[in-house]
This record gives sequence, C-alpha cells and structure tokens, in this order.
Amino acid sequence: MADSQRTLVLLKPDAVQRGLVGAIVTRLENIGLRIAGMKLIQMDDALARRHYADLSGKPFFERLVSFISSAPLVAMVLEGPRAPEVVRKAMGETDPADSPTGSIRGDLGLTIGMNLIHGSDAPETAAREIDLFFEPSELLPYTRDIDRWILE
Ligand code: DAT
Ligand code: MG
Repeated sequence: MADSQRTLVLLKPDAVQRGLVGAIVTRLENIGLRIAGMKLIQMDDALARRHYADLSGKPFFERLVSFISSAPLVAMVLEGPRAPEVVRKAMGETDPADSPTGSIRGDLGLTIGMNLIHGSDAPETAAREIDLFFEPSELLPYTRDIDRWILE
C-alpha cells in the first residue's frame, strides 16, 4: 500500500473494563483499516509518563497517568490511507459530551476522563508512539484479499 500511514490506537482501561473492545475494534475494522499489530498490556507509570509527556504541565496529568496505567488496555497499530486522521474522526472530540453521535466517544462515552480510546494526532506523533509500544517484529506486513475492494 503505497500511500498508507500507520497510527497508534489504545483501547483504554475503561473500554476493556466495560467490555467494549470488540465493539470498538469492529468500528475501526469496518472502516477498512488493517490491523498491523495488537496486544493486551498494562502500561507502567514510566511508559504512561512518556506517552503523555506533552501533557506533563496540565493539571489533570497525574490523574491521566494513574488512570491509563491502572488496568490492562489494548494497544493496536492500524494502517491505511491517512490512518491517523481517519481514526481521529471516528473517535470524535476529546470530551465525549462534545462528540457527535456516530463517533466512538459520542456513542459510547460520557466524560472526558473516561473517553475510551486514544489515537495518534498526526503521522509524526504516530511514529513516536508506535515505537513506545511495539517492536518492529510485532508489526506484521500481511495483505488481505479484500484490500482490492477497499484500497482503490
Ligand atoms: P485526545 O485524547 O483527544 O488526543 P489530549 O491529547 O488533549 O486529547 O489529552 C489526552 C487525554 O487526557 C484525553 O484523552 C483525556 C485527558 N484529558 C484531556 N483534557 C482533559 C481535561 N481537561 N480534563 C481531564 N482529562 C483530560
Ligand atoms: Mg492526544
């Protein structure tokens, strides 16, 4: 896929606890994005701080780090044309209450601190974030027979 991009998606601890992993993965698969890597992990404090380093000055930073590392989450790398942008659109806004019906956060969430999903905000961010969560060998370069009906 010549012009495909990768993005890091986290199905946060609230998504796992609420049994919404399947529902959210289905939405993302239905878009046509390819799963390049996927695993259940629990982030430790150090990884949480690195992942959200840009937000270290925010008043909610400590709560965010504690929440994201509090229980297992599903980390995924998704691939497709403009994947970071496409996933962000599917997610909705940061606050579920501001997110449109039809978006993951709008349909499944209610408060900003429990907004279910992380998606990289740009291809450059995605590269840094994927590197934090995945070894290159964990990202598998398979093709799907159906790709010719998805990728024009
Ligand atoms: P996003 O996850 O939409 O990229 P972000 O990168 O600005 O949003 O913030 C990362 C996470 O931090 C977000 O998913 C939830 C939490 N967060 C952001 N703003 C917050 C706020 N004002 N109060 C509490 N948590 C917040
Ligand atoms: Mg962000």
